[in-house]
Amino acid sequence: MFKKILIANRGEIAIRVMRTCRKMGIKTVAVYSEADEKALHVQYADEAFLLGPPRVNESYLKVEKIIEIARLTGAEAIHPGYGLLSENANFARECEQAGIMFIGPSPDVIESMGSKIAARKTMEKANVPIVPGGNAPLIDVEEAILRAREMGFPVMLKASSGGGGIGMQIVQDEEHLLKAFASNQKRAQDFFGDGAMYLEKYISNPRHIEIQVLADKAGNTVYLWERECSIQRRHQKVVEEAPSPFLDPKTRKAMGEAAVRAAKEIGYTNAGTIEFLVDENKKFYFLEMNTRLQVEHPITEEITGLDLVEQQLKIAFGELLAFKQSDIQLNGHAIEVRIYAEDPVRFFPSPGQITAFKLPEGENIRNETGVDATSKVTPFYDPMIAKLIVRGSDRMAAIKELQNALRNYHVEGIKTNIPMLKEVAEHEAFINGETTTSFVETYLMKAKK
Ligand code: MV4
Repeated sequence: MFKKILIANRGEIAIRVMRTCRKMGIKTVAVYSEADEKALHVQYADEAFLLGPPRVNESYLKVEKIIEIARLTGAEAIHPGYGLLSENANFARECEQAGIMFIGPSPDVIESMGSKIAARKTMEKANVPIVPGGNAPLIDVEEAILRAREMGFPVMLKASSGGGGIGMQIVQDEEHLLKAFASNQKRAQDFFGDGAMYLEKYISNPRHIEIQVLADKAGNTVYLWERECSIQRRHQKVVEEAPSPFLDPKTRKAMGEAAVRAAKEIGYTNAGTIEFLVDENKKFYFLEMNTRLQVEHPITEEITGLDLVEQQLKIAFGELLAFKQSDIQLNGHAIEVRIYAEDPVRFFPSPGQITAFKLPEGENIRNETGVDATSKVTPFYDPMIAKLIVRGSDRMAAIKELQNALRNYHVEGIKTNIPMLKEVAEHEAFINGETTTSFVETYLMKAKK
């Protein structure tokens, strides 16, 4: 196994990765910005090196500097966490060229999933269902109107380089499409340097259900069930759970097998996630593939008993998966909520000095945090400061744990979204499993409008 690795990230995920390294006897190298000099991930690591000023462009995204530190310290591999450089094919390529193992899939595979149009074509070839729609960039607005007429309104206009809700518009009619086409194209061009767009049939009131996969370098590929992440606010996930309260065993198996076909088709290695939209009739459609470890990976760990970071490290080192599909367990139910430093009413980031930080404890509670009672939350990074993960023998037991844990979660000095999380956890619709992408809008925003 690797003797030393560098973690090119910060906050809770850097600490999460280092915890597994410690368990496996791997030394850790942290990197940090001037704003993170006192951060927990710096204290937790065996060694830590300053990258530069607070802004990510001058610190956590400095490819050459990070690789230089890895070389200097003798780190054999780099774990990118999520966000930052985790899906940057160029970074993965630079690592490769420097003789340092990038803990993730190959650069070409990362790149291949960056274009949504190309990904749709690939998935079609692998017999993975995609949302009905186009598989080539729209030439002009006239073509868009023709295609939309064939498909029937409403349609979804999407940027090929988009993702996570950026560069995407629901279009109700031809008149609206005329306007949306040019503005969406400009936005996509400005944002991604690529104005290519395509149309999809609009799926109403869908669920977002994603499948975790693991693939070793010999091509052995397994699925670790699903995570339901439908409860989101402005494309920011709020609550995630595994298994999904919506899926039946047959759909679960069909989605898992489709995800494995998708991964095999592109020669995927390491841990990855295939996102699907699932409609009201339980029909599922490929949406995007995330070529990284995800924020919500812990709920998969809780129901399978696997350590996904350990699996990533073993796969990157060249080990074969030690289990096959039929060995993978699905035990109990797990729920994760994301704790954000934000104003609970206006949903603005709320940076500041934390003055008290008391976490709930219990045998069914897991905390992943990047801060403590002395930390300062700065405005430079993602405002997610911690994750609360609970488990239970079934969904209701997990919900009870969640309700109790949230009551025992105390953060002072900054504002957090804990009041909103409590509202979700106590809400009848959530308890009934009505977890669709319109949950927040339908049940939580009404009273505040
Ligand atoms: C859709 C859709 C309905 N129909 N595509 C949002 C994020 C991006 N990855 C894709 N998204 C959607 N694509 C079609 N054809 C609805 C959404 C969507 C959504 C998807 C997942 C989770 C939350 C969402 C919230 C609003 C819209």
